[in-house]
Amino acid sequence: RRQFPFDEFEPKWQALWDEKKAFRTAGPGDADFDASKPKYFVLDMFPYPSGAGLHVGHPEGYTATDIVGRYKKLTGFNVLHPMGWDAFGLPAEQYAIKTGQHPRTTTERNIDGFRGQLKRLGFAYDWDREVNTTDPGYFKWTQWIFLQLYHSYFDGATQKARPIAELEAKGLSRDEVDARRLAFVSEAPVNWCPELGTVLSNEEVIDGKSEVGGFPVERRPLRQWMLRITDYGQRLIDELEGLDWPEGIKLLQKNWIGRSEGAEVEFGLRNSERGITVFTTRPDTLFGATYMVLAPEHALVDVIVTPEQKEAVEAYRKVVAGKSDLERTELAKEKSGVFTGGFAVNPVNGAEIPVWIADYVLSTYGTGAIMAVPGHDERDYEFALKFELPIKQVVMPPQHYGEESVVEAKTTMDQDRESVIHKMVKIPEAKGVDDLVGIHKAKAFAGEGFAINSGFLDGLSTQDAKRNMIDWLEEKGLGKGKVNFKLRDWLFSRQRYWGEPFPIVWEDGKHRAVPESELPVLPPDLEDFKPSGTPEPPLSKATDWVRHSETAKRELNTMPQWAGSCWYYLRYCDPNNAERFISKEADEYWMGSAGKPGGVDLYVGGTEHAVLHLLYARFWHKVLFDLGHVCTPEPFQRLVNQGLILGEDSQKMSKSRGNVVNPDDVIEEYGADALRLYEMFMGPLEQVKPWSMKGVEGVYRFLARVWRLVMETNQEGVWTLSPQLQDVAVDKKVNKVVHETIKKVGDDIERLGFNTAISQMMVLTNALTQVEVRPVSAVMTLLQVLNPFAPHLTEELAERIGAAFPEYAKDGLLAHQTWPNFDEAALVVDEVEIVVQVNGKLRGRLVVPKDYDQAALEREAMAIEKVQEFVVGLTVRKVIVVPGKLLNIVAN
Ligand code: ANZ
Repeated sequence: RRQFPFDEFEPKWQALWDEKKAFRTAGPGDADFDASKPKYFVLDMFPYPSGAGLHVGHPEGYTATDIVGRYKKLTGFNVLHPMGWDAFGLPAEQYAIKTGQHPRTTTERNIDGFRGQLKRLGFAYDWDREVNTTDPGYFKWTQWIFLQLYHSYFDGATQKARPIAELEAKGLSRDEVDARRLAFVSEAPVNWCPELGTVLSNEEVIDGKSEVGGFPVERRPLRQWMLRITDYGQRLIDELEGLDWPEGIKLLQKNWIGRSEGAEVEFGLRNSERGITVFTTRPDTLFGATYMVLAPEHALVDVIVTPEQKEAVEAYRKVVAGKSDLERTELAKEKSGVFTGGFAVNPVNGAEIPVWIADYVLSTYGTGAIMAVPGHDERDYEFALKFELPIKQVVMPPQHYGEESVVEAKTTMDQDRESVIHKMVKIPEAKGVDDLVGIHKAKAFAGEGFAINSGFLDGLSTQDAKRNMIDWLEEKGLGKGKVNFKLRDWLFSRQRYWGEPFPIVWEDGKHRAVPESELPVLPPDLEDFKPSGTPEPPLSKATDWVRHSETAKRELNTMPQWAGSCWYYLRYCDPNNAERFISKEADEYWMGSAGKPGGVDLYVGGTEHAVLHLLYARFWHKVLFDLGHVCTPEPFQRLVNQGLILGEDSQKMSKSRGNVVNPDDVIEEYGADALRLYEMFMGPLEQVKPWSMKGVEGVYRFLARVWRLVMETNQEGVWTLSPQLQDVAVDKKVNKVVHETIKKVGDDIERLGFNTAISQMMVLTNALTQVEVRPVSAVMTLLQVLNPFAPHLTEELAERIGAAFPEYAKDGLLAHQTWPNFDEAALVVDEVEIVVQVNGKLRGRLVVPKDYDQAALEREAMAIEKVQEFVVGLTVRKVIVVPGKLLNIVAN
């Protein structure tokens, strides 16, 4: 039997909230908007409405934000706390294919399922602001934002996006302009996933497998739409600085962006006008370059390969084509490569050095070519040993600097690995040779030290030598300082049906934007939307749709999953605006800063989005900011990652392990309030924590105790108001706990310490359970502070109390009141410690209010176990009280 009738009152309140639009939020433009109030924008990572429905991870973050949102509303903020659906993309389409239905059908059904589940959890969303990325009224603006990227370029001097029209006005050619667009077309080797029938971005490929489904991914050159996120690399790093984000997430983004500072150097080619440009982080080692390596895909390979080497080069290129970047660059792997037959000329000393191809040089990083310095780069070193290429030492470790003899070490190669190393360091009068042998046996010396064997650099520290070399290169026109990013441009097109069509048409081999008046570009209705398994997109089957005019054809690719989630938070601010993606007023109010950096005030979600959604959204936001469409440079001011909820067995929940907890089952058995409260009581929000049904029962019993503070069952088993609940003054002791609770729960919510807030409410509940008469006002305060956590139970009890005690009846919901005032003075209760003696010997202590009456004091003293022990069998003759100090029982 249920300990309290949650199954009756939870649906009742949910229906009422829905009907009354209880959590509608008025914003700029609404008649009832109160602009004098401060704003609080609290955001959840909106879900993909998958077929599986909600899992227990969803209510974790969603309850946390719900509590914060409800609390902020009680403390006088206009709170924006919306919900919506990230419904385009691979997971939705894969599900539709699997179940043999159209993705629109499955998506709509899944959304209805999710919405129903979220409503059964009692979240205070403004459902009038619900967004759905697959809704034409929404993706019209996704397409519009794409066009802003298409019509812009990045101006390096100001580090800002600017209208492309400026370049056109400067007289740049069509091709030059196209090459500068933030949304551009490129033919490059991309990640092609045959199983999913689409290309994927680098962020969507993990260890050579697709993030969705875990299918193999191969490299393949294809013509694709790209977004120039690399231009924003520096700002995406720098502007992390002011954000209140977990340091770990900031670091993940920084590493993913991977800024590296160095130089581009031009090498000449023997018997050729052309040259090879390399990127190096160690221009100070240029004198140590003893060979070069091109990525096998490098365009120059065909130019320099000699007839004798052609066959071997071609064969090697074939082998490499199937490998992922990860496989190619793994440090531990056996080095492979082929000599091209060509020679390059080192610009610093005119030395002719052989040009090789090898898979450890990637075509996608830097210039796709390196100068190899085997003395100081580990991979070059391994390669040089294997292929018997010369190793030259040009950096001396600091601890050896000054040992002239070692500087002159001979570094030619020999068949035998050992003897090479021996020769390299065998200088009769050398000091510290043993150390050097050690270093070379282990690996190349990749650290910093002092330049040796390097002409004009000799004697300079690595830092100075780098600077010197760059100056020299720039002066001679042979190179320049250069910063590179690991970040790749964002591959933005997919060969799938279930995504936003591009607002682009092609004519005479050139692309152009469709006029804004044609937005949204709706996808065609396709019966057969399955990917073909070839790079030919399914949209090509919609022949009528494809024909935009006599001469123009539509772009056939669709946008990736991430497009819609790049800006959804903005749409919540102004969801029904047909004129703009967000009004200036709504942006300035909800995203505005009022002196602070601005953006969403609190964003809660999982860590899995560290380099995907969170990076992409920051990029789009910055472009919109640069172009003057939004007023803040960053979208999310404070980010918090909820910890993963594990199964009871402390393993990750998964169908195959059979340890998945279904939130619907928990609601069925214990109610939504118990589920909410449990997920907040499990431990700190950000911690990984295992599920425990015992724990659920624990909070369920706590809620039942709160219920029984107010209610009891009569003989017919009907719930009636408890006679112990009375309109009496709150005594000082209880009052102290009441005010401690107001303070602690408020403070804890601010710092997202929900579990300790709940503990404090348990303390207050215990205090109220122990007193014989429960003051209505204290119980009402408990209900008010518990309301953000357990909204159904508290509204129900407040309503019942209001009916019996009209002076405590609330005007409207508890959720619409103000947070109770906390009274500092109530925390100071004048208490004294009384020493209790029996016949002059210490037998106990009592802490009581200063003005405690003597009879009560005597009663409590006699109740002390130790005291009873010593008076048993004796007759109490006298009780002496020294007020505020001592009580002595005289007995014999
Ligand atoms: C010469 C050199 C000497 C290098 C030395 C390192 C140490 P980051 O940016 O930190 O990853 N490199 C450049 N382009 C490459 C490519 N496409 N594929 C594989 N490797 C590439 O490191 C940049 C360094 O990685 C560059 O500096 C280059 O090797 C290599 F003592 O140039 B270095």
